[in-house]
Amino acid sequence: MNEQPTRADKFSFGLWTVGWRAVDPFGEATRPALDPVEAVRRLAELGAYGVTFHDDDLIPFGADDTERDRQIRRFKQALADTGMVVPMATTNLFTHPVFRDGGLTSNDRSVRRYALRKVMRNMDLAAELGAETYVLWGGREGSETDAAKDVAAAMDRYREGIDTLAQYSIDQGHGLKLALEPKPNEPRGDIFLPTIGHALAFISTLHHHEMVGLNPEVGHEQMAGLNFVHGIGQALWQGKLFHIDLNGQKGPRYDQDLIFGHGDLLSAFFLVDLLENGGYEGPRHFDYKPLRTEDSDGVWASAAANMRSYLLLRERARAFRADPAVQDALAASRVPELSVPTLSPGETPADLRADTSAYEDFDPDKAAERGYGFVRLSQLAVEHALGAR
Ligand SMILES: [Mn+2]
Repeated sequence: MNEQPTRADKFSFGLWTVGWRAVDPFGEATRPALDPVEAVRRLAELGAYGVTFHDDDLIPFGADDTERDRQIRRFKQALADTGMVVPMATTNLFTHPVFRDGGLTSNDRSVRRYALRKVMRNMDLAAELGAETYVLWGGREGSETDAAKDVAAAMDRYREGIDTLAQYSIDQGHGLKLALEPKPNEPRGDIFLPTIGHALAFISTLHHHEMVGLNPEVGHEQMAGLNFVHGIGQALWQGKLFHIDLNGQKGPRYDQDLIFGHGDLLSAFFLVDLLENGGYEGPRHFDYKPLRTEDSDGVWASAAANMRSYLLLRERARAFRADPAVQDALAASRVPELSVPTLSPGETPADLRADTSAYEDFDPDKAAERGYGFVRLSQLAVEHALGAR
């Protein structure tokens, strides 16, 4: 495949991804700091259309107003020079020790008020830069011991925080939608809103539930042993896939943030198939970490690899959908039949109860005889993913 990434592909990267200096719990940095302006230029050259950031990625925590203005001015110039956009921004409520017990759900009320102000300040900048989505990842919202948290109170404060920020977006005319990012653990022992399902249920309780959706990350659901494609399928079905974090993960373990496709490749194939055909039109955003082993050449190779993995999988997914053998297998497996409502138009529960063909004359033993042919279908998918068809 010779296809190169273009702006139309809507690939975006966090400044914290290519800018990760590879500090881990056991080792110091293996790479020098990366200037955000350099990140914008290099990502644009590689074919990305957008860049995203936490407030502290762009403006060092504690910088005075003069330094803050200088950094913002340089960043805006880089965007103007390259044509790169900022589709999303987010807040760092996890690095500074003040957030050791979380931001929006810290037991300390003064920390919660400070956290809200920190988010609001960066929402102003996000709106100024044209962002449409504001992500909230509550990495420190949680606990290590169940003695430490009144969970119902924590949910009350989480809801209060998100509703306050939604109201702020409305009051300021920012037009920002909020997207919650679930994760089961790390850095906290247990994080609140650990999965797509928990977050969807939480959103339904919000005053401004219509402007709050999800930013699910591949690795985060897979850390919990869950099927990411099913999670995304449900988020799309509920109109809540506002943004997405693409990366790779090898099952339940620490958060690996591998290059997209370098974890569960078959799941990545079905994910791309779903994103391309399921009505998602937002950014294809990579939230990964270049391997700690790599120097700066390896960083840019890894950024390019994310986009190439996506394009290759998109090509493979298109070939899968276009293959007459696949269409035949889908029909044989009765996949399209699932879209036919179980009741007929206008049919009532009483009508169903009166339909003897549905029960009294139905032969379950006979219906049980026929297989579904999913092996053939699954193998066709594997062969397309491998480029064998
Ligand atoms: Mn991650």
